[in-house]
Amino acid sequence: MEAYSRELINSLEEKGKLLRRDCIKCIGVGVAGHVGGSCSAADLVAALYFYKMKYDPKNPEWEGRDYFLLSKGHVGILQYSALAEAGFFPTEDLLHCKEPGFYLQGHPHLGTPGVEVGTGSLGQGLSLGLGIALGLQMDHKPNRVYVLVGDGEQNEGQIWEAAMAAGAKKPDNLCAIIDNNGLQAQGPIRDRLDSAPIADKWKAFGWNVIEIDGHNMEEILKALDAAEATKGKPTAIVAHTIKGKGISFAEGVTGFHNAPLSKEQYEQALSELS
Ligand SMILES: Cc1ncc(C[n+]2csc(CCOP(=O)(O)OP(=O)(O)O)c2C)c(N)n1
Repeated sequence: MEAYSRELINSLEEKGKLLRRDCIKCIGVGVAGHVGGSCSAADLVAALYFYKMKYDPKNPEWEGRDYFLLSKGHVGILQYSALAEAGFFPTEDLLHCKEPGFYLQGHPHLGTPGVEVGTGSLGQGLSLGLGIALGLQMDHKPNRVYVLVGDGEQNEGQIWEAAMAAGAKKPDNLCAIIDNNGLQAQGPIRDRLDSAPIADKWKAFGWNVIEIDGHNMEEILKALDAAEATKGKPTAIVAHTIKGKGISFAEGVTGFHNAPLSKEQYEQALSELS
């Protein structure tokens, strides 16, 4: 018997596509936006917000909530899309993303409903997540903490400081998800500052490590459930993904890390994701 129903998997796959479409709408035409890293992580974020995490969109500070931290804060549009689709704020607001003075800016900041920490300066989210996880443990709370980290972001020293501290303190309510799309802002990570072998490094720091195809919904759900069932150490899910996933002209193309879309590209992207 399959662990997850086909209906559940299908509906979450649809959510992943919906989040990608929302991201494209956030970006619009002629203004640069993070197409690539949003689309690579969309299935992971869909599984978190629409399968795994506990939250109350009407009461974002509900004390029973799980925490999501977008350490790769440059894809704020992806978190906004998930929050809007989950009911934290109107989906129409996504169309005003990055307008001067509007509450949805390029990087998540405190004050936006559902955003736990400000991020955008790479490397910081895991330390923040570790602090929250340890605090929850000290208070004997069951809440879990999920931190989405980029693979290029592994170049930041602070990631390894947090990884080492978590390996030593062993908060099993902490789950890092590494979006291993192989590209950073200016090219393949292996040609810039190679972070491989990522899984072996996290294992060496004392984490429970699970490697998955980050676009296979069943594997994502299994990994998230296995992370929750793992006691005595934090879990790192190394998710192998494709930058720009779902948009043929952007898949695996460095140029769509942070790119403006022409009107034709905008329409093609929405149609391919429909
Ligand atoms: C401290 C810091 N240095 C540089 C940047 C600029 N920057 C934004 S995204 C990015 C590449 C990140 O690569 P990765 O983590 O692989 O992100 P993804 O490919 O998943 O979008 C860089 C260098 C930044 N935001 N913060």
